[in-house]
Amino acid sequence: MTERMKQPNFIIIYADDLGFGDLTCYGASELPTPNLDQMATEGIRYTNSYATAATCTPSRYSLLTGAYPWRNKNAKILPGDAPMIIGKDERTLPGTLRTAGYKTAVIGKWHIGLGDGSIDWNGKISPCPLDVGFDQSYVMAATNDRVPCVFVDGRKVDNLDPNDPISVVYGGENPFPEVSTGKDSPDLLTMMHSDQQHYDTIVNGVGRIGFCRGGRSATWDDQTMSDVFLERSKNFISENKTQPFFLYYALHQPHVPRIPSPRFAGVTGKGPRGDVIAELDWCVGEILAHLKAEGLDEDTLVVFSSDNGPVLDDGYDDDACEKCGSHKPTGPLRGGKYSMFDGGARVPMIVSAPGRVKAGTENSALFSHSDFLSSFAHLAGAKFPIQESADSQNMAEVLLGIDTIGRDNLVTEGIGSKTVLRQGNWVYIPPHEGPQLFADKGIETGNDLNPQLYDMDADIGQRDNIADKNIQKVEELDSLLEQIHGDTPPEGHSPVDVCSL
Ligand code: NG6
Ligand code: CA
Repeated sequence: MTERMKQPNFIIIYADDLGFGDLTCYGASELPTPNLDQMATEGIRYTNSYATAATCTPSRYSLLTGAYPWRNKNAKILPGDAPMIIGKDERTLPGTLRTAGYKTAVIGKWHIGLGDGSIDWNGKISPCPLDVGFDQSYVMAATNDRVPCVFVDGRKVDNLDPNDPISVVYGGENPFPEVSTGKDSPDLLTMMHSDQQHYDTIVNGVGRIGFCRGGRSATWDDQTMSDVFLERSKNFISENKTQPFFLYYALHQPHVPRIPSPRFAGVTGKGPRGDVIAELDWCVGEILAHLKAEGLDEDTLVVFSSDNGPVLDDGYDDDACEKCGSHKPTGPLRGGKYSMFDGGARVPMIVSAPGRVKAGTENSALFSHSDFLSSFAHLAGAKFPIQESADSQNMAEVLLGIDTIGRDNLVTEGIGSKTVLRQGNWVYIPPHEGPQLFADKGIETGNDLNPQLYDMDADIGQRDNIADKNIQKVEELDSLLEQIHGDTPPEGHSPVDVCSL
């Protein structure tokens, strides 16, 4: 058993679409990330940490509930007006920690849905993060390329003028003749041009997905978004020094549209994608320095990771492909965001816990982001169900660097809930119909009518499908995946016994 720490504070800093190869400490040679490199030098750098999905909503759903996303049919990339997909009675990471005396906050990107299906952006928003375990919430509803482009503070849109109410509509033709769209007025796309999926309402010179009008005083400024989330995060930390806290600091970088603060524009020579990664890296440094200044660094376990793998062209003309040069956002991995290959869900993960973990170590344990719930609950001494087959496993010893093996297996998914099994050094991708390439993004999907089996120790780039030579292994992994699919959902989704750790 892990030696119980005094209840540590927890911070998860979660990047949006950052790849396994995007940081210098993960092999990038052209994109300086000094703060994350320093964090790795003082902490633990993981090489087999997986988000549960290659896209955002399902991945974040698992982070917060500990359940695999394909168990919930609504856990798919959500529009900005989608209802919340976590039930009020569902077990959550913040809710579990709150029962153990923690103050909890989410600041940044939400993308798990808000409201009950008929959301009133001008009234009280319910349910919202405050209903699933967070004491404080300051979020963008979905993504920075989706309307509404406002921050939701608790249950209310921040800074909203009641005389300028917000309306939001997804799909169809523009219902608001008074607002400009990228489709009809491309000359008004003054910040950057975009494709036909990102040319609805223009906000701040950028075409977005979805139509909206009103809420002018509440509209965010893309260039200061990073500072807004950072300041709020620092304040939450300072205000909660006297009892344990959990902060889910959900960065919006490097998701599209990539618009850094002017302080970072042009600093990397890699275009906006490089610059927002530099900005993200700086934010991490600011949080770590703030913890130190507050005397909290040794009481706080900070995890940095990403919700899914990287993409260069995700719909905006921001030169990401042209300026990338020889930088490889996925590092040695195949695929990328949306993909069933490892580039989709295998992500950087760094843990800082000064004085509690051996500095500068690398850990190759198999870890799933669904494990934060069970692991943090254990470290906090929270009540948590013991259930062998639960999707969330207690990997506290992995997070402390004591265990370098981790899980026996884990499941990830590409877009469309297409599941993949990793067991030990094996990755098994079942047969799937569909294109082998997202041509506009240059990302291999993993679709193949034949089963695929890769030995990740020998072939990290998944170039050599050895399914034909290992028919028995394929059968074994296929039935294991089927069995996991058939497992009883974890606690919070169906009744199980609860015990105190
Ligand atoms: C896709 C968007 C993409 C991005 C993604 C969500 C299109 C063609 N593309 O549907 O731009 O917003 O959704 O990204 O609409 S995620 O990181 O939040 O999953
Ligand atoms: Ca994402």
